[in-house]
Amino acid sequence: MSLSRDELEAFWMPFTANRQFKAKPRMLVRAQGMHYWSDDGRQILDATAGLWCVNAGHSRPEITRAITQQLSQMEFAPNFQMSHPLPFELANRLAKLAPGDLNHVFYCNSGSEAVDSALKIALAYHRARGEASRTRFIGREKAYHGVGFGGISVGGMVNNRKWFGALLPGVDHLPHTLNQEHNRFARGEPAWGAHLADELERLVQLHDASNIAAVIVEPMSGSVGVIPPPKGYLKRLRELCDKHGILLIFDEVITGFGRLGQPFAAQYFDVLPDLMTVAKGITNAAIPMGATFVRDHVRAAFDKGPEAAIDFFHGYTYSGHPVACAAALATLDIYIKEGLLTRAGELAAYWEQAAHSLRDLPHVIDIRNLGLVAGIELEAIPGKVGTRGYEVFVKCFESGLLVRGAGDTIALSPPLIISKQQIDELFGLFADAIRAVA
Ligand code: PXG
Repeated sequence: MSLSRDELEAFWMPFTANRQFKAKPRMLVRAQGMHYWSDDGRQILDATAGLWCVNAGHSRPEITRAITQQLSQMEFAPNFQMSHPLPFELANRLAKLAPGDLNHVFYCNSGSEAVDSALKIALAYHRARGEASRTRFIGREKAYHGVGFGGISVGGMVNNRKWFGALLPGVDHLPHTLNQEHNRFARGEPAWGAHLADELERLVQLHDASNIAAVIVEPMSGSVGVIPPPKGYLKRLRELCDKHGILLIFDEVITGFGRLGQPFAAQYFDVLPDLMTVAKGITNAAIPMGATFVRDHVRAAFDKGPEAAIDFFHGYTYSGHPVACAAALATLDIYIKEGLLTRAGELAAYWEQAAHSLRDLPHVIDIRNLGLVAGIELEAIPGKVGTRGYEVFVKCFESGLLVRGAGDTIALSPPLIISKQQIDELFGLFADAIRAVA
């Protein structure tokens, strides 16, 4: 099946250079395990887990069966003043997996919605406790929290913000933690930079704690090109939030479900946030789903009104969709049975070694890694930021490897089922592509 240029017009593709793509499309038509197949019949090793989401590998029959069964039994049921058993069963399973008392789950359909939900929960929580002046959010430079107005407001990627007007009012940002002067080619969490969390203290001095609702961060930044947090940074942020009564939100849309070698990054870093957002890996990406985890003390603040009053004026038609719940339950079964939520930890040292072996290749100016994630930063061509990264991405695709470009940084985050042999193959293909483009 080959589409004409005209037939490619109607689909306005997201986050894509549409004219460039449509002049020379790259089409995937089949997927299995660690691989995609392109429309010209080539097998492509997936070094991206789709978009950081297919953690258990592609087209898992157990998930397909669960989805098919649920579709034929009951395709939809409302969850507003009604429900069905699956979201309860799933929430109990998720709460057991999550750290500490993150025992309550609010469902949605995507990471962007999970972030919006978390921000709204934070505002409503403070208001319910009589601290309605706590309305400010603190995000961080270079952060990605999806594309809702809440997410782009607390996010810190200029292209995702500059087109869209004034955004949410009352948002401030911590400095990002990428520092190549101190941390270039650091392995895992860099040693330098924990003190950057103290910038929160400065923002508290500026705005006063009584006006700040929450701080939101990705425990490890992914989309911007992989930035592991400096050692001790997240603990420091937690301490400062506690000191000032500010809620701490971890956006675990990428790190959730095993990416760093623990079920969640909160466990990996041993830092408990008050709210935690997930999506992507929750259903192995077979069906859209997102969720916001909430700790006991936050949830309890919503139970103060009359029993007949709706406790939180928020929700989506598809919150707790039966087919998504069925997919998530089958996905959790696979994660547990195959030990995938800790497998990245077993592979991390091998992965790190393989990633840093690229250090002397042409134009490689930094390599960052954590768990089963690596970011390889290439020197930008003067005046043409992003071009070299794009060329390496295309070269990889042509030679049978799917990677994800973020400007001139290439992010690698394969399905957690990858073998050591496939890690070697991945970095072999990747090194060839870097040499070919040099
Ligand atoms: N938070 C984080 C930390 C994310 O990484 C979202 C929220 C939004 O999720 P949804 O489901 O609304 O897309 C994300 C999404 C990339 C890439 O290339 C990353 C994401 C999405 C698409 C591409 O790194 N992350």
